[in-house]
This record gives sequence, structure tokens and C-alpha cells, in this order.
Amino acid sequence: MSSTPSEHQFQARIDADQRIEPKDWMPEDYRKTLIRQMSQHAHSEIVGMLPEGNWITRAPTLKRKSILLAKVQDEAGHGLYLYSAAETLGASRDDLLADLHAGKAKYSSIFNYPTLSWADIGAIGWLVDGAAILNQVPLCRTSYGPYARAMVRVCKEESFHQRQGFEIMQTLCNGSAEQKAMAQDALNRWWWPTLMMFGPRDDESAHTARSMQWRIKRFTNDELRQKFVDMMVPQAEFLGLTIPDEALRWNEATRHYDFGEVDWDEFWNVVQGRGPCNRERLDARVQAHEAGAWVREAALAHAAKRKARQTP
Ligand code: FAQ
Repeated sequence: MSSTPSEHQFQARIDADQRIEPKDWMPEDYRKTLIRQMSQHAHSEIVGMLPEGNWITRAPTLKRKSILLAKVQDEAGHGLYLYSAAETLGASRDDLLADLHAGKAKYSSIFNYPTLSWADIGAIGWLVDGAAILNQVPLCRTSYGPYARAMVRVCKEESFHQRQGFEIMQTLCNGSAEQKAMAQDALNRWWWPTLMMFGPRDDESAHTARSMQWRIKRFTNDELRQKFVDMMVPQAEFLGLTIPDEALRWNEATRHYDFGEVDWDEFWNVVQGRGPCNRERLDARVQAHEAGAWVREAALAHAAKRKARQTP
């Protein structure tokens, strides 16, 4: 870290676990790192609506449909909180969205995989929301105030999402042999992509060391991945499902599960836009943005009329 007096004071505040607020002085790289992470997080929530949105019209019961609708709406809300929080750092929402639509901005690799069966909706809630919570609970204590506060509400909603996913898996696992096989197939396809959500290994992670020093991140990518595996193995056992990893075994010495290596070539391919659904996801977002232009115009016209009425 550099050692100008302002940076020194800033780091001392971070080390004392004080929150940084929008009007406080902050190093330019801290601001940029936060805008990068928060906007990627916001984009993930918005793009993350698409794989599940695919099943709203095909949910097996009216109750399942209304629960899924509510979950997808929550994700839209999370995206909006996060864009607002990024705006407190001086970012413009229009610019952030333009970068997403141009394919320049990243969003979580996980949302570039297809949802092939109803069991995938269970697997997303159970595994993907499970991973999201593990990553986001520590973010409730991240050093930037608006991000930390947004995360508190997001985490409450995510924990409901995870329970609904687990409950779908439980229902399938207690159902017919075909239903149980659907649940196992979903676990087989989603397990490794979920482990990729935590990002590259620590020794390959460009941003972890600095983000840990600034307490933007509270745990490293590998620490969270390990916590996730340790949390999920007993849940899979409870469901009677097999995690698709032959290297997975309890290590008495470390008191953690050992597990196999993620396919990092697949990870970087998906991150760089060459995953199974990258093109489809971006096209859907661009189309939705263009189709919504009239709503934005109408809202602006309405606001202008109200303002004109209020000014004498
Ligand atoms: N996918 O140096 P690091 C959800 C990029 S949860 C794509 O380790 P960092 C809820 C990374 O951005 C999902 N890109 O980076 C939901 C960086 O690229 P850059 C979203 C990835 O930031 C559930 C480069 O690789 N959650 O949406 C991925 O220190 C169900 C080097 O990586 C968050 O965003 C990846 N998996 O650590 C919604 C949580 N991993 O910018 C719907 C907040 C890494 O240099 C349904 N974010 N990259 O070009 C974080 O905690 C961090 O940003 C990490 C990455 C841990 C994701």
C-alpha cells in the first residue's frame, strides 16, 4: 500500500473496523474496486433472473409458481439496491448497464448454464443461493457502509431462497425414483459450476489480497469454497444424493473435506463469454432494456409534468 498521510489514515480507519461512507475520503483504487465488485454483483442479480425465469410458466403447481415469481422479483430488487449503492460512489447506472450490454462487464459465471429441468430450480436455490449466502453474509461487514447495509436485507431474502431450493430437492428426493434421479442429475450438473462462483484460486486471484487489506472481502475465495463444501456434504447426505466428486473425503487432520480440482479452463471460458448460454443471456438483457425504453421515457415525462405543476 502507498503511504500518503490520507491513505495511512484511511487504512487506520479500516483496521479499526470503521465503516467508510460515501462522502469520506477514499483512495481512488478503493472506489474503483468497489464499483467493479458491486456492479458485477448487481449484474449477476439481474442476469440471474433469467435461468429461473425460464421455469415460471412451467412450475409444477400454482404455489410453486408464486414462490418462484417472488424469488425472481427479489433478485430484481437486489440488483436495484446494488446499482443504487454503486451510484453512491459516483458511478452512473446508465454507464454500468451500457458496459453489461456491450459484453464488457462481468457477471457471475453460474448464470451462463441452462436450466433443463424443474430440479434445476431446486438445485439453484439450494446450491447457488447457498453459495451466494456464504459469500454475502461476510459482506454485511464489508468496509463500505452502503454495500454492507444493502447486504443485510439481501441476505435475509437469500436465506428464504435457499430454504425453498432445499425444500424442492427434498420433495423430489422423497418422491418417485424418476424424481430422485432428476434431483441427482441437477446436482451433477450444478455442483462444479457452483464451486466456480467463489472465483479463481487464491494464488490466481488478482484482487483478493488488496480487497482483504481494505476489508472489502472478509474471506478469500478458497476459504469460502472450503466452507461451502463443508456445509453442503452433510446436506447432500441428508437428501440421499451423491456429490459428483470422487476425490471428496473427510480429512481428520484438517477437520475439513478434501475435494477435487475445479476445471479452471471451463471457468475462464465461461468468464470470458464462451459458456453455454452467455450469448443468450446478454441478448435477453439487451432486448429487455430496449423493450423497456418507453417505460423510462414515460417515467421521465411524468416526473417533468409533476415538477412543472409544482413550480408556480
Ligand atoms: N464469475 O481477483 P478475483 C447472486 C472475475 S450471487 C465471473 O478473485 P474478486 C445471487 C472477477 O470479477 C453471484 N467472473 O476477483 C443469486 C475478476 O474480474 P475483473 C454474485 C468472476 O472480485 C442467486 C477476475 O475474475 N455474487 O447473484 C467470477 O476479488 C441465485 C479475478 O477474480 C457476487 O458478485 C465468477 N464466478 O473476487 C441471484 C458477490 N469469479 O473484474 C439469482 C460479490 C471471479 O478483474 C439466483 N463479489 N471473477 O475483470 C465477490 O465476492 C467477488 O467479486 C468474487 C470475485 C468472489 C466473485
